[in-house]
Amino acid sequence: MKQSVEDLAIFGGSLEFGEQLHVGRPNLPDQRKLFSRIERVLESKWLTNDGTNVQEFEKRIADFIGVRNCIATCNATVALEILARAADLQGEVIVPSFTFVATAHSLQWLGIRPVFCDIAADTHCLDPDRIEALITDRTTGIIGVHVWGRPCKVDHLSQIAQDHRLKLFFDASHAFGCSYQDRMIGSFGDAEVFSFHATKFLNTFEGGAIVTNNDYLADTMRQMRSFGFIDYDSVVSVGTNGKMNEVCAAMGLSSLDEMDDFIAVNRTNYHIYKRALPRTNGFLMMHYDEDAKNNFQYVVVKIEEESLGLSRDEILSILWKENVLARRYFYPGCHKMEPYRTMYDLENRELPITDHVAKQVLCLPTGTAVTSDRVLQICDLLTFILENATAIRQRLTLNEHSG
Ligand code: T4K
Repeated sequence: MKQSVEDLAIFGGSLEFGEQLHVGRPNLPDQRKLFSRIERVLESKWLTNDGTNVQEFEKRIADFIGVRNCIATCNATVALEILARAADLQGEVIVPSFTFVATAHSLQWLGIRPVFCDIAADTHCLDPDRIEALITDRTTGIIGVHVWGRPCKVDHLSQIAQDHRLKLFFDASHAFGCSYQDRMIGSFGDAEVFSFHATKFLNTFEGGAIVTNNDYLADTMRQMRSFGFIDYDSVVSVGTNGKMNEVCAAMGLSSLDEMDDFIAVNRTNYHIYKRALPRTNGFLMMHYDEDAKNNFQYVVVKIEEESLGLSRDEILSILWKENVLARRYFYPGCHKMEPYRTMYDLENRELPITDHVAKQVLCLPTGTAVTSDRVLQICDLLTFILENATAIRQRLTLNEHSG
């Protein structure tokens, strides 16, 4: 534990942690069970193209979410592209700027303009009150993102979509295992998309899935996932190769078996953070609604430089030097990022809440690779940093001037 500011690694002190603590270290299932599944894949010599593991994975996801259709894919970005094409999205689609850039890319890749909307300060998700001003005669849809696994204001968004005859989809990449008003996320809008990337709460190495109760849309997406084929010789649409392979599905099945354990670890870590993080003006932890189901995959704090005397980025640099590899997702917001900033002349586009939140948010390490003791140590380190904020700022300024 640090005794003085000079003990911080950024000023030459020794590292607080011998090993790197990541945001997004994969949650891994029992290796023996996974390997035996993979062995069976190899013995069957059926490696991809709608194999039995993919089919079982899709069925288990659809049952778990409570929807009729699940289409597993190679990742969520391609899933979003397939969904946008199958649903015939065109022209402009309203999306939050505060999201992983893949949400926007999936549209732009198809020549659809992502129109960036601001977020609500309380949810970090699309602000329904700001959507209608962005609707034009070119608008065909809205894609909400359940950021951090915390749900969008689904009812309000559904009402707007209905009033303006727009399609409504959700990028639920963060939200597998989360619920909203007693229904699992995945069952809202016209369809929702999950990511099963290595860094997600449940992973298939790389992977994604589209879930929907729209059977027609599901059939179209199944074809598109496999080049547009409907049988051995007939192609009926412009398709792509968005298939999930059998090894990825085996990883998904093994991970589903242990999903409750992953959630339990994340929940424990979340509660330790909640209890032990500093309670200081200007340092705020985002909370989950514990009456709902959550995967607790993201531990998110908001850092206000004006109150603390240290900026989010200064705290981030200090943590990284100590081997706490916290992340500032989603900085700076898609509208301030290339290619969109230049392509749509967004340099002066003000999205005040997005701009504000993107400068304040920090994600802290959690997941099955981070023990309770480590979480406590991270909390102690943050407490030390905030208690010594003035001295640290002075020392940082001194370093800047001398070096
Ligand atoms: N929509 C939203 C809202 C999303 O958040 C995402 C993905 C998507 C759509 C698209 O989903 P996919 O097409 O990927 O299925 C990561 C992920 O690459 C990305 O999937 C994710 N969102 C995004 C929020 O985070 P980075 O830039 O943080 O990845 P990286 O490589 O820096 O990894 C993060 C940390 O995890 C590192 O500290 C190391 C650790 N890590 C990572 C990998 C890949 C491991 O320990 N093991 C690993 O295998 O983007």
